[in-house]
Amino acid sequence: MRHLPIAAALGLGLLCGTTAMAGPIVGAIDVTTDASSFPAETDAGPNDWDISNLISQDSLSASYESGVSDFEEYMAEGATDDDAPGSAFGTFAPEASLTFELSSAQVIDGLVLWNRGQSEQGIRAFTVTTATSDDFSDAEVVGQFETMMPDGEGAAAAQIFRFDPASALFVRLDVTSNWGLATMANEVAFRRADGRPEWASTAFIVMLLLGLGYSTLRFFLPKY
Ligand SMILES: [Ca+2]
Repeated sequence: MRHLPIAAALGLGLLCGTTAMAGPIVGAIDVTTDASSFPAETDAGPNDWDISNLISQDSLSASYESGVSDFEEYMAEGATDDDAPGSAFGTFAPEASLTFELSSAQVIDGLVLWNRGQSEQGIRAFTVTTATSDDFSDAEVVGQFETMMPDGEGAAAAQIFRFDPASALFVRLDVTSNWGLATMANEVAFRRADGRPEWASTAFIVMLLLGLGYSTLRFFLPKY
Protein backbone atom coordinates (compact mmCIF):
# COMPACT_ATOMS: atom_id res chain seq x y z
CA MET A 1 0.00 0.00 0.00
CA ARG A 2 2.96 2.28 0.64
CA HIS A 3 3.68 2.43 -3.09
CA LEU A 4 0.13 3.38 -3.98
CA PRO A 5 0.77 7.15 -4.11
CA ILE A 6 3.70 6.62 -6.49
CA ALA A 7 1.64 4.38 -8.73
CA ALA A 8 -1.23 6.86 -8.65
CA ALA A 9 1.07 9.77 -9.50
CA LEU A 10 2.66 7.86 -12.35
CA GLY A 11 -0.69 6.72 -13.66
CA LEU A 12 -2.26 10.18 -13.54
CA GLY A 13 0.86 11.75 -14.98
CA LEU A 14 0.98 9.33 -17.88
CA LEU A 15 -2.74 9.81 -18.48
CA CYS A 16 -2.35 13.57 -18.66
CA GLY A 17 0.89 13.31 -20.62
CA THR A 18 -0.74 11.35 -23.39
CA THR A 19 -3.88 13.46 -23.75
CA ALA A 20 -2.31 16.50 -25.45
CA MET A 21 0.82 16.42 -27.55
CA ALA A 22 2.42 19.57 -28.88
CA GLY A 23 3.61 19.87 -32.44
CA PRO A 24 4.63 22.61 -34.85
CA ILE A 25 2.99 23.47 -38.16
CA VAL A 26 5.14 22.31 -41.07
CA GLY A 27 5.04 23.63 -44.61
CA ALA A 28 6.17 21.62 -47.63
CA ILE A 29 9.29 22.63 -49.56
CA ASP A 30 7.89 21.42 -52.89
CA VAL A 31 4.59 20.30 -54.41
CA THR A 32 3.74 18.67 -57.73
CA THR A 33 0.59 17.46 -59.46
CA ASP A 34 -0.45 15.20 -62.30
CA ALA A 35 -3.22 17.65 -63.27
CA SER A 36 -2.95 20.62 -65.62
CA SER A 37 -3.64 23.90 -63.89
CA PHE A 38 -5.80 26.54 -65.55
CA PRO A 39 -4.05 28.16 -68.51
CA ALA A 40 -2.26 31.25 -67.23
CA GLU A 41 -3.41 33.41 -70.15
CA THR A 42 -7.05 33.08 -69.11
CA ASP A 43 -6.46 34.85 -65.84
CA ALA A 44 -4.58 37.71 -64.26
CA GLY A 45 -1.03 36.61 -64.99
CA PRO A 46 1.46 33.84 -65.72
CA ASN A 47 1.29 30.76 -63.48
CA ASP A 48 -1.68 32.31 -61.77
CA TRP A 49 -3.09 28.91 -60.77
CA ASP A 50 0.19 27.04 -60.45
CA ILE A 51 0.45 24.15 -58.01
CA SER A 52 3.26 25.99 -56.17
CA ASN A 53 0.64 28.45 -54.92
CA LEU A 54 -0.48 25.74 -52.47
CA ILE A 55 2.62 26.30 -50.31
CA SER A 56 3.21 30.03 -50.87
CA GLN A 57 1.50 31.50 -47.74
CA ASP A 58 0.90 34.49 -50.03
CA SER A 59 -2.63 35.36 -49.05
CA LEU A 60 -2.90 33.95 -45.53
CA SER A 61 -4.07 36.58 -43.05
CA ALA A 62 -1.33 35.41 -40.63
CA SER A 63 1.87 33.66 -41.61
CA TYR A 64 3.59 30.79 -39.77
CA GLU A 65 7.21 29.69 -39.46
CA SER A 66 7.52 26.12 -40.67
CA GLY A 67 8.73 23.74 -37.98
CA VAL A 68 8.68 26.49 -35.35
CA SER A 69 5.18 27.92 -34.91
CA ASP A 70 3.06 25.75 -32.62
CA PHE A 71 0.21 24.24 -34.63
CA GLU A 72 -2.55 24.82 -32.05
CA GLU A 73 -1.38 28.33 -31.17
CA TYR A 74 -1.22 29.30 -34.82
CA MET A 75 -4.66 27.82 -35.51
CA ALA A 76 -6.06 29.73 -32.55
CA GLU A 77 -5.25 32.95 -34.44
CA GLY A 78 -7.96 31.97 -36.95
CA ALA A 79 -5.92 32.68 -40.08
CA THR A 80 -7.99 32.78 -43.26
CA ASP A 81 -6.96 32.86 -46.91
CA ASP A 82 -8.47 35.70 -48.90
CA ASP A 83 -8.77 33.78 -52.20
CA ALA A 84 -6.52 36.34 -53.92
CA PRO A 85 -5.63 35.71 -57.58
CA GLY A 86 -2.13 34.32 -57.89
CA SER A 87 -2.14 32.41 -54.60
CA ALA A 88 -4.35 29.41 -55.36
CA PHE A 89 -4.09 26.21 -57.35
CA GLY A 90 -6.82 25.44 -59.85
CA THR A 91 -7.62 22.76 -62.40
CA PHE A 92 -10.75 21.59 -64.17
CA ALA A 93 -9.73 17.96 -63.56
CA PRO A 94 -12.20 16.46 -61.07
CA GLU A 95 -9.49 14.08 -59.87
CA ALA A 96 -5.96 15.25 -59.12
CA SER A 97 -2.98 13.93 -57.25
CA LEU A 98 -1.11 16.54 -55.17
CA THR A 99 2.27 15.40 -53.85
CA PHE A 100 4.01 17.44 -51.13
CA GLU A 101 7.67 17.05 -50.15
CA LEU A 102 8.74 17.94 -46.61
CA SER A 103 12.21 19.21 -45.66
CA SER A 104 13.04 15.89 -43.98
CA ALA A 105 11.36 12.64 -42.96
CA GLN A 106 9.22 13.31 -39.90
CA VAL A 107 6.16 12.00 -38.11
CA ILE A 108 3.01 13.94 -38.96
CA ASP A 109 -0.52 13.49 -37.62
CA GLY A 110 -2.62 16.04 -39.42
CA LEU A 111 -2.95 18.67 -42.11
CA VAL A 112 -4.62 22.02 -42.53
CA LEU A 113 -6.31 23.02 -45.76
CA TRP A 114 -7.43 26.47 -46.81
CA ASN A 115 -9.82 25.45 -49.55
CA ARG A 116 -11.58 27.87 -51.87
CA GLY A 117 -14.17 30.25 -50.47
CA GLN A 118 -16.07 30.61 -53.77
CA SER A 119 -19.09 28.37 -54.29
CA GLU A 120 -18.76 25.30 -56.53
CA GLN A 121 -14.99 25.51 -56.29
CA GLY A 122 -12.55 23.63 -54.11
CA ILE A 123 -11.47 20.15 -53.14
CA ARG A 124 -14.33 18.00 -51.87
CA ALA A 125 -13.22 14.39 -51.11
CA PHE A 126 -9.61 13.32 -50.83
CA THR A 127 -7.37 10.51 -49.59
CA VAL A 128 -4.10 11.14 -47.72
CA THR A 129 -1.09 8.87 -48.24
CA THR A 130 2.33 9.25 -46.62
CA ALA A 131 5.68 7.82 -47.72
CA THR A 132 9.38 8.23 -47.02
CA SER A 133 10.39 6.96 -50.45
CA ASP A 134 9.78 9.16 -53.51
CA ASP A 135 8.41 6.16 -55.44
CA PHE A 136 5.87 5.62 -52.64
CA SER A 137 6.98 1.98 -52.29
CA ASP A 138 6.41 2.31 -48.53
CA ALA A 139 3.17 4.25 -48.88
CA GLU A 140 0.66 4.27 -46.05
CA VAL A 141 -2.92 5.45 -46.51
CA VAL A 142 -3.68 7.46 -43.38
CA GLY A 143 -7.19 8.76 -44.04
CA GLN A 144 -10.09 9.70 -46.30
CA PHE A 145 -11.77 13.04 -45.73
CA GLU A 146 -14.42 15.42 -47.04
CA THR A 147 -14.25 19.20 -46.80
CA MET A 148 -17.04 21.57 -45.83
CA MET A 149 -18.97 23.06 -48.73
CA PRO A 150 -17.58 26.52 -49.60
CA ASP A 151 -19.96 29.23 -48.38
CA GLY A 152 -19.38 31.51 -51.36
CA GLU A 153 -18.33 34.40 -49.13
CA GLY A 154 -14.80 34.58 -50.50
CA ALA A 155 -12.24 34.16 -47.71
CA ALA A 156 -11.48 30.54 -46.93
CA ALA A 157 -11.33 29.32 -43.33
CA ALA A 158 -8.79 26.72 -42.23
CA GLN A 159 -10.01 23.12 -42.11
CA ILE A 160 -8.03 20.68 -40.00
CA PHE A 161 -7.88 16.95 -40.70
CA ARG A 162 -6.19 14.67 -38.15
CA PHE A 163 -4.93 11.11 -38.57
CA ASP A 164 -2.77 8.57 -36.76
CA PRO A 165 0.94 9.52 -36.64
CA ALA A 166 2.80 8.40 -39.75
CA SER A 167 6.35 8.83 -41.06
CA ALA A 168 6.46 11.14 -44.04
CA LEU A 169 8.97 12.73 -46.32
CA PHE A 170 6.19 12.86 -48.92
CA VAL A 171 2.48 13.40 -48.44
CA ARG A 172 0.03 12.80 -51.27
CA LEU A 173 -3.51 14.15 -51.42
CA ASP A 174 -5.50 12.23 -54.01
CA VAL A 175 -8.49 14.41 -54.76
CA THR A 176 -11.44 12.25 -55.81
CA SER A 177 -14.11 14.95 -56.24
CA ASN A 178 -14.61 18.72 -56.17
CA TRP A 179 -17.54 20.99 -55.29
CA GLY A 180 -18.87 21.19 -58.84
CA LEU A 181 -17.00 23.55 -61.11
CA ALA A 182 -13.29 23.08 -60.48
CA THR A 183 -10.67 21.54 -58.20
CA MET A 184 -9.10 24.49 -56.43
CA ALA A 185 -7.39 25.23 -53.13
CA ASN A 186 -5.44 28.06 -51.55
CA GLU A 187 -2.95 26.54 -49.13
CA VAL A 188 -1.91 23.30 -47.40
CA ALA A 189 0.36 22.67 -44.41
CA PHE A 190 0.93 19.81 -41.98
CA ARG A 191 1.14 19.09 -38.26
CA ARG A 192 4.25 17.41 -36.91
CA ALA A 193 3.73 15.02 -33.99
CA ASP A 194 6.62 15.82 -31.69
CA GLY A 195 5.62 13.28 -29.06
CA ARG A 196 6.14 15.58 -26.12
CA PRO A 197 3.37 16.55 -23.73
CA GLU A 198 2.01 20.09 -23.69
CA TRP A 199 0.78 21.75 -20.45
CA ALA A 200 0.27 18.26 -19.01
CA SER A 201 4.02 17.90 -18.44
CA THR A 202 3.76 20.42 -15.58
CA ALA A 203 0.88 18.50 -14.02
CA PHE A 204 2.88 15.30 -14.40
CA ILE A 205 5.89 16.67 -12.55
CA VAL A 206 3.78 18.16 -9.75
CA MET A 207 1.85 14.94 -9.20
CA LEU A 208 5.03 12.85 -9.32
CA LEU A 209 6.71 15.05 -6.69
CA LEU A 210 3.62 15.01 -4.48
CA GLY A 211 3.45 11.23 -4.74
CA LEU A 212 7.14 10.75 -3.97
CA GLY A 213 7.00 13.22 -1.09
CA TYR A 214 4.02 11.48 0.46
CA SER A 215 5.68 8.07 0.13
CA THR A 216 8.91 9.34 1.71
CA LEU A 217 6.96 10.85 4.59
CA ARG A 218 5.10 7.59 5.14
CA PHE A 219 8.39 5.67 5.14
CA PHE A 220 9.93 7.73 7.97
CA LEU A 221 6.82 8.17 10.07
CA PRO A 222 6.45 5.74 12.98
CA LYS A 223 4.21 2.84 12.06
CA TYR A 224 1.57 1.62 14.45
CA1 LIG B 1 -1.44 30.05 -51.46
